[in-house]
Amino acid sequence: MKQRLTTEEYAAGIASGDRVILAKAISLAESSLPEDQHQSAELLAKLNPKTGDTIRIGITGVPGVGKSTFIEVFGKYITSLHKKIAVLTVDPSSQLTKGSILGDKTRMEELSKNPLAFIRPSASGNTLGGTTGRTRECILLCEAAGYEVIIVETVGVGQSETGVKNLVDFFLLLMLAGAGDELQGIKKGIMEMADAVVITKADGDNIKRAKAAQADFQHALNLFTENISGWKPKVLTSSALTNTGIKEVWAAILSFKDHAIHSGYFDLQRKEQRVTAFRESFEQLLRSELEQFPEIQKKSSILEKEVADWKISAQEAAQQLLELYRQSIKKA
Ligand SMILES: Nc1nc2c(ncn2[C@@H]2O[C@H](COP(=O)(O)OP(=O)(O)OP(=O)(O)O)[C@@H](O)[C@H]2O)c(=O)[nH]1
Ligand SMILES: [Mg+2]
Repeated sequence: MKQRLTTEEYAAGIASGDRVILAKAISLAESSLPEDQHQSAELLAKLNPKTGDTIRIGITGVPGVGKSTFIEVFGKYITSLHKKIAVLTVDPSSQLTKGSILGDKTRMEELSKNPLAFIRPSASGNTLGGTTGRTRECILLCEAAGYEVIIVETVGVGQSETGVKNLVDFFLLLMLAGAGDELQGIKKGIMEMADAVVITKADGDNIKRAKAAQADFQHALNLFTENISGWKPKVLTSSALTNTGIKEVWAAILSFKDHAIHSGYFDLQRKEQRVTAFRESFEQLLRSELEQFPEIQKKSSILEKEVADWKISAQEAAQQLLELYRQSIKKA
């Protein structure tokens, strides 16, 4: 059996920016084994004071909009400013398709070789709990390793955006120009969450359409009531192919951060996110606690069937299961 690193070894490795140890710590956080979860919590407690002075950016958009290509070019720009960038991908499909959407073609070959960049496709489908699995823990680990710009990429098909919005400071929506249907299957709710919209592939014949789409989206966004941060979402255009509009996206993010820090919104949002993290972690712990009792798992399946067949009400079944749990801990 391979030797386990101690929590101190993990912490020291991460503090020194060791990518191999960072990757191992992320695997530890993603593991559902109780002893791994325990050590991961211990490690995060140790690293806690080192995390936070960063910008967390969520990037979403329909498959093919150009997320990975954009992130590659954006990431190269960030590293040219001598800043460290980490890219985490959340793949809501991984449970069904074993991660085929993001897993095998990250399109970030060059960026992944850059010593200032760290890229990690996340196996969110394997973990218990919410749609974002352990992404929050991964963000904190990357920040502790000195990454100041954190990107969380998700496929814009609606399942994981709300989860990701809860993890980031800035939410960026990538859109295509002139694909007919104005919202392209992107739900209005996702538009409302965006702090900026970027029209991608604004190059060649597409430039004119991209500019027109920019005006349309800006108009559409202006119709929404102002977001509680007081920030007016920006609409920009970019091309990863010709490397245009990339600096402007970074400038918009910095301008948002400045605005949000001054208004107090930046802190407020992170405070709320920490409380959400606490609640979710506790629920995850409760769930794995229940899994320690096989009799509860067994009874739960029996009750599910009875509830389905309407032999017993849902509320009564829940009460019975709670009663069995109380008896089980008394015996244990
Ligand atoms: N002309 C042009 N093509 C682009 C640009 N960016 C991406 N593409 C092309 O668009 C296609 C999709 O790009 P990806 O970056 O893989 O898109 P994605 O959003 O990550 O897609 P999924 O990972 O499948 O969700 C690829 O064939 C790219 O070469 C751009 O700025 N201009
Ligand atoms: Mg991609």
